[in-house]
Amino acid sequence: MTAWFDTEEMLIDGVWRRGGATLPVEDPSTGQTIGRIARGTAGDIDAAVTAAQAALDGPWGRMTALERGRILARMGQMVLARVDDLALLEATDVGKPLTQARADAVALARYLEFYGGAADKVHGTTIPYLDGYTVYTLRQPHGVTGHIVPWNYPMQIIGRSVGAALAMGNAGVLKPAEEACLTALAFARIAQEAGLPAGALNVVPGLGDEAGAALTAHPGVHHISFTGSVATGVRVQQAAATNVVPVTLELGGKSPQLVFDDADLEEALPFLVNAGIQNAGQTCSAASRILVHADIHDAVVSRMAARYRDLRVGPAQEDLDLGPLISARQREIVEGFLARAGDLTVAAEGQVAGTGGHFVAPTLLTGATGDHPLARAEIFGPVQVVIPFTSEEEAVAIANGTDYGLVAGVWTRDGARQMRLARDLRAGQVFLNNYGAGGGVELPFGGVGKSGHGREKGFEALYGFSQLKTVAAHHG
Ligand code: TXE
Repeated sequence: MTAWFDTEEMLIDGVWRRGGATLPVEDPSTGQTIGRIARGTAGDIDAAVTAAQAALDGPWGRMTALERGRILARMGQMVLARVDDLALLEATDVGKPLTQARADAVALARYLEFYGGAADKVHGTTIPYLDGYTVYTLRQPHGVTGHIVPWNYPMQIIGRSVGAALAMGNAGVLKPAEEACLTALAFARIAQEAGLPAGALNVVPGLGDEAGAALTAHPGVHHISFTGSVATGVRVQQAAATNVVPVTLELGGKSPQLVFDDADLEEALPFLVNAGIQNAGQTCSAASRILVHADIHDAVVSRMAARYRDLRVGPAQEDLDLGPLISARQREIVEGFLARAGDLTVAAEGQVAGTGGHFVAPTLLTGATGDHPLARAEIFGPVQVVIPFTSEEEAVAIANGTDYGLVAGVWTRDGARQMRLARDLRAGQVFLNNYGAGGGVELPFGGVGKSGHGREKGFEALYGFSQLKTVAAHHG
C-alpha cells in the first residue's frame, strides 16, 4: 500500500518490529481493505512503557531543553518536506479530502515548530520567603506519558499531544486509533530520522479494549492524554485513577454558534456552514448547533440551505467538499440520528457523488428547540440543527443547555454583548465574530462538563505535561 514503510510494524525502543495478529486498514472512500497494521497486545504496551522509562533514565532524560527543542523543530521541517505524502496517507486512511489532509499535515508541522521553540522557555520561578531561605520551583516532566488518539484528526492530535509532551522531556507511548494508524507510523519514522532517541516515542497500534486499555491501566505510565468519546473517556479516567495518574480528556461537544440580528451575515455565513461540515462533521469542535435570532432565522436558513445544496460528497482523493465518514459503524450512528429527526424539517441536503464509501449527505435541520435530542447529542456527522431564539438570555440558556462545553461562537456587532457572552458561555473557547480562529495551535483548548478537562495547545499544554517541584533551601 505504501512504499514508504511497512505498515504492519510498530515502534518500540527505537526498533521497528512486527507483532502477532494484525488488523485491516480500510479506505473509507471505497470500503476496501488496502493493507494491514499490527494489533498490539498488552505485552507490546508493557515493552513500550519499559522502553520509555529506559529513555528517561538514559540520554533522552539528560538532554537539555534546547536540544529537545531542536529535535522537534527538525521533525517539523521534515513533516513539511513530506506534506504531500502525509496528506495522501491521511486522506486514504481517514477519508478526509486531500486539501484538508494537507492542512492537517501543515498543522502537525506547526505544532512541532511551536513546541520546539517553546521547549526551553518554560521554567520555574523563585519565591520570596522567610529570612534565611531561598525557595524556587522546578518544572519537570511527568515521566512516561500515554497518548490515546482518535481517528478524526490523527496528525493534529498527535502534534498537540505528543509534541507538547516531548518538549517538556516526557517519553511517550502512542496508541493511535485502530481505524487510522498510518500517519502515526509515518510520524514515528520522521521522529526517528530527526534524531529522537530510542524509546522517547513508542507507537503501538491496536484495539482500544486491548492495547488502549493496557496503556491506561499500566502502573508505569505517569500521565494520560485521551481524545475520544465520553464513554471511553470515563473508562480511561477510571483506569488512571487506579494508579492515581493525572489525565487530560478531550471528549468532543455540541458546540453552538449564536447569530444575533445585528450580525454581519456576509462574514458569518461561510463559518456557519464550514464549521459544521468540515471533516464530514467528525470534528470535536464542530459547530453542530446554529442558534439564530428569530428575526433573521428564515434569511439565515435560506442562505445556509443554498450553500448546502452546492456541497459535494465523494472520495477523499477527489478532494470535494466532504469525504466519507470513517467507517460503516460511524455512518450507522449518524443515519440512526437522522432517522430520529422525524419531527424536524430537512431544510437542505448536499449531493453524494461517490458510491461504495461511507458517504452521508450533509443535512441541515430546522424546527428544533434547544432540548430536542438532536440538539443535545454529539452526532459526529455532517448534520447541523438550527434553533431560533428571541432574547440574549434565551440564547445563552440554549447554548449552555447541553452536557458539553467545548467551543462557542458569537456573531454580533454589539461590543457589550460580546463581553457578556464571552463571560457567560460555558465553553473552553469562545470565538467572537469568527469560529475556530484558523486552527489556533497557540490557543489553549479544552472543555468543561462532559467535553472533558485539562487544556491542550499553546503554552498551557506545556504546564499540563509537566509538574512543579518546590525546593526550599535554608542557608541562614
Ligand atoms: O471513540 P472511542 P469511537 C466520539 C464521536 C463518535 C464516538 C465513537 O461521537 O461517534 O466518539 O467513536 C481508544 N481504553 N468521538 O468509538 O472509543 C480507541 O482505540 C483505552 C469524539 O472511535 O473513544 C481510539 O484510539 N483506549 C472524538 C480512541 O480510544 C480506548 C473523537 C477513541 O475511541 C478504549 C472520536 C479503552 N477501553 C470519537 N476503548 C473527539 N473528541 O473529537 C477505545 N479506546
